[in-house]
Amino acid sequence: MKNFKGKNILVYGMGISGQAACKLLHKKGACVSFYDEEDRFGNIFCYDKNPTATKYDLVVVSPGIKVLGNELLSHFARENVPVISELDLGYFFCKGQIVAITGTNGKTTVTSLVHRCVKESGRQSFACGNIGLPFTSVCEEGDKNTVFVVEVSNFQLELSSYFRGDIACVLNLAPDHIDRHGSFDEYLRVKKKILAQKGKQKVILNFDDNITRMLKLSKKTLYFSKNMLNRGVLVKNNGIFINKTKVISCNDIPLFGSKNLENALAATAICHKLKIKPKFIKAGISTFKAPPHRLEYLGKVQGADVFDDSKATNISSVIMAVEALENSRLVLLMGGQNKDCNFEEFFERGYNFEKLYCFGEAGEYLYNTAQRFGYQPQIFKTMKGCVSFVKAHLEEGQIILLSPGCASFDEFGSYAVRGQVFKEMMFDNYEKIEN
Ligand code: UMA
Repeated sequence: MKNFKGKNILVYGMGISGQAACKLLHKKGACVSFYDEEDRFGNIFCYDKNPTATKYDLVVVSPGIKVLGNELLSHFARENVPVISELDLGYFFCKGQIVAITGTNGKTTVTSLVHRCVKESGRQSFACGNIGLPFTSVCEEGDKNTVFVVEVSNFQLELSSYFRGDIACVLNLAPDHIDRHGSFDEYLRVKKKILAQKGKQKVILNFDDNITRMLKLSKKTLYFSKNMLNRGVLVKNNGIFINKTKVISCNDIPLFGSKNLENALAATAICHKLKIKPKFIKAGISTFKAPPHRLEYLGKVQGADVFDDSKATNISSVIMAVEALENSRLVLLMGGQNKDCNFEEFFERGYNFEKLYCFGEAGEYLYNTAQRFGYQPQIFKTMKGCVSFVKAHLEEGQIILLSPGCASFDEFGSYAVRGQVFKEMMFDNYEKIEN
């Protein structure tokens, strides 16, 4: 499916992926129209207000379009119109080597780490996909030696049928986005689509995660683990090893917590499969700067240490943050828009908090659930209200952690804006942004 010349194609969703897909299709000679629920794209391409009235040859769908209960997609299915994802479209035109990285947590960090190591080795690299640069905007760049490190979300995989990585890595799997997929089983089914059922693909899996460990399809699967394995990428004598070769000392990894050690292991395993020499992997990891809002240490305010983990939008990432900081003076701020996650499994773990604050749309649910497990939380309508209160009641020695466990959309446009507002409110020296 590479010849789009003269084909009548609809792009569904006109965010950054939709716009990149439109441009690529236009370049390939297709007759491109788009549909978006919001009529705000002026005269870019042809806006089709009523796409059921036209006979399309193909529909390319953006990741944010929910499939479950979508009448327009049901219409295309009834009419036998082929539907592909934006990743599929990029895949048709990509000549380079594709690394596909998915998992519930850590995708962006691992994508950035691999991208950095590849660049250290002198090869051209693009960090793209869910990380924020649409695959279709760069897929034609470079040559067969170019590496495309693609962060792949389950949203992107849901309607993908062709996209596949030469190397595929699944970092970990835990409940998330249940509101989109309806069940954890369906979420897992979608995530597993990253693993090709046929042909050559190098697969990398986390041995320490009960679900990813079982995904092994061939003997050639490379595992990484924080514990000693006989073979693979592992931690031994406080260092990361590829089998018996030491790559880097754990002291030289400039990232915080055990979750990030897993991320460094995954990146090492991927780079090993890309045949990147250990000295470049070491150089890439040791000079890495963590992306913001991921258990980011912001500094001290009135003697309290402050961490921004706004990217934590599911339970497993909150668990990782709480376990990484393990301290009896932990003050946890959580809330926002729940993605239908069941927080009983978080509170029943019995972590010790000096204070627990709940806020936002999910505030009442979190408050009630926490109380049932013996906590005495406080509730706030908004995160901003919560942070004002926390700032006014800080005590020396406390650890303040924003790890919401929920999406940000009830109060902010994204987790990044939420994290930035938290920084600005806690500190006076952060650059202000428009919100
Ligand atoms: N729209 C509709 N109908 C709908 C939903 C959306 O018409 O039912 C329209 C909106 O009006 C809007 C457009 O679709 O104009 C938005 O498209 P989109 O939601 O696919 O967003 P993009 O701007 O194309 O960004 C997408 C990813 N967004 C989502 O998956 C929601 C970005 O991931 C990704 O960086 C980008 O493609 C480039 O590949 C963001 C994300 O939140 C960061 N990802 C989720 C996550 O990380 O948890 C999965």
